[in-house]
Amino acid sequence: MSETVGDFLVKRLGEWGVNRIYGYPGDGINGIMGALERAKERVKFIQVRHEEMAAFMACAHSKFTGEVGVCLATSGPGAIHLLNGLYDAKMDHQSVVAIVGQQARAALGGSYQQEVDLVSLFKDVAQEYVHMATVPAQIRHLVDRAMRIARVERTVTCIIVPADLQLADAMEEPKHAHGTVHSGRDCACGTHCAHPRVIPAESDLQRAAEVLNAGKKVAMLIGAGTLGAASEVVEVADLLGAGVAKALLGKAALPDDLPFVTGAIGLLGTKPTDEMISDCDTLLMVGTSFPYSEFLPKEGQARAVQIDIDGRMLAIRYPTEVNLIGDSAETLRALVPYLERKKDRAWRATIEKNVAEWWKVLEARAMNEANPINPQRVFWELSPRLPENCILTADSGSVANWYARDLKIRPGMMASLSGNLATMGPGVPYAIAAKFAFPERPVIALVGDGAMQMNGNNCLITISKYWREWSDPRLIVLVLHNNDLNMVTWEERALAGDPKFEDSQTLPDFSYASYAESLGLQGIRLDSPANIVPAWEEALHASRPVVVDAITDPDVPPLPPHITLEQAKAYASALWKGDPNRSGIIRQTFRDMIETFLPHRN
Ligand SMILES: Cc1ncc(C[n+]2csc(CCOP(=O)(O)OP(=O)(O)O)c2C)c(N)n1
Ligand SMILES: [Mg+2]
Repeated sequence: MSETVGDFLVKRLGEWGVNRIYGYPGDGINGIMGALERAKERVKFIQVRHEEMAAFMACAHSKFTGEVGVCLATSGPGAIHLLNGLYDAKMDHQSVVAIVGQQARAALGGSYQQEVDLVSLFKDVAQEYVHMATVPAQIRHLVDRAMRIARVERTVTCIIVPADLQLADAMEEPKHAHGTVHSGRDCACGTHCAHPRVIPAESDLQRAAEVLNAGKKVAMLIGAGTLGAASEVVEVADLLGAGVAKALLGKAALPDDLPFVTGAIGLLGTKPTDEMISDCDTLLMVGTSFPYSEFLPKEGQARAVQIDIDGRMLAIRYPTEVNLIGDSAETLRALVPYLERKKDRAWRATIEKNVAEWWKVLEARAMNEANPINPQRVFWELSPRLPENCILTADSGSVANWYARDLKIRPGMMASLSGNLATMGPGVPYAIAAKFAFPERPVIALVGDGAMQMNGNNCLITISKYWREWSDPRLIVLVLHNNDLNMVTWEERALAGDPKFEDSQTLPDFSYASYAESLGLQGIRLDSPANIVPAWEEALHASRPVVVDAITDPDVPPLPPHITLEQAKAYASALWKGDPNRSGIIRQTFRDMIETFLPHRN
């Protein structure tokens, strides 16, 4: 059989270094599936349960490896299902190529079955590059350009291939004639090609240094752009006598046990971050687009410098005085010679004192009794037991609070969640992609019961299909089983002043542990605080994937670092209107608030 367009498409992806494609079949991509079968020694097809999960997995592949992630779906419904995962990738600046089928060329424009205008559908999410192939000679440059643009722009691109074209004879090299395109690929080494050094001009570095040297109380805020720049961040923070706060996607950028790391920022942030930001006179933001202005200094309070590899992201959150386009690590390194070491270390000492105090508050909050289990304690006990080099994923929901605050990240670990889209559903798909990329590393997914019912439960089926292929079988899914869409229940209380709307917020009960067992995985039902440590020990030493089904108390409040007056009023009015969980909440909030003000004993 001669080589088809489908064969060549798969071969070319393989030559770019793609060795895994997440997807789901359908008759719009039969010609690509056949090719994948023939090429399965080189490019492995991973079957998901829903195309959205394939897109989440491709996104996570990019997040954890720095390479381009690839997902594949059929025309019409399959393509549509990809969208949410692709937006997750686009908004968190990840490199993903989506390949989708289309009806046969002869049918297009005929309101044919499953005929969707896919170029228009993907025009927003894949705005940097979305094209439909119509003849075999296009395939080479469509693949080359989709891969290259996804990689260098750190974005989502899309190739649409009509079903009949996939079966046509391939044309690897277009004729040398007017109207043909002759593209090339990079070597298959993943991330290492095409990485220019991007450093600001000396004069701009000097202007930045002038602002930073003039400051007496410097704060740093870092994000995902500083992953891989830990030593540079530490050196600059040291010279500037600064504390460092981390936006959520930058959680793994710096270890949490450094005394000047104030932790997360924002609604799920920490008190020492809040104190540092509201008192600082100078702000240095590196590789972050943290969105919430109410958690940044007031305009005029601080002079500010920002560093970002993407010039579009500069000065969009705060009117920064000096804006530097550059790679975080390189730029910080280039800045160091211009920085004067702050002699007065009082500001830094105050930050360190606040940080030390805050860890005691968190511990005390975690140890508060709850009914039956305080979710903070589940995270608090996991933290010191996190295995070396583990990879953490989290879903959207109250879990994100405890992930942000209670887990102490150490060097060598990786961690991510849906940062900018903040969608529910990626926790378990991300974890699966992490296992495929790093089968020898333990992976822990932290997920709410709503997210399990939305996506996670079905992903357990995928885990049961593939886990024997992983050299270290440890994939642990922690479910915070609170029978509630808890994060939103709290938002409705605190932001809108509404009581819990039971019809919308209460979840049907489900046994995640027994379900895991029914799939051949291990299930641990955790319903008493005394069993938290043994449950973690068991899960972390298991010889197959484990679901820890933790029955946690929905009345434990994910308190923002400082409750504002408006939030307190809204919250009081929610309780006044008759929240069904009223008494439990008052008790829990009171306990946690008290912990913030009490002096703590070791
Ligand atoms: C796809 C999607 N739908 C809805 C939301 C809004 N939302 C954010 S968190 C959340 C509740 C999550 O509930 P659960 O997974 O049970 O976690 P919990 O907060 O209870 O810990 C909802 C509905 C969202 N972010 N994404
Ligand atoms: Mg829940």
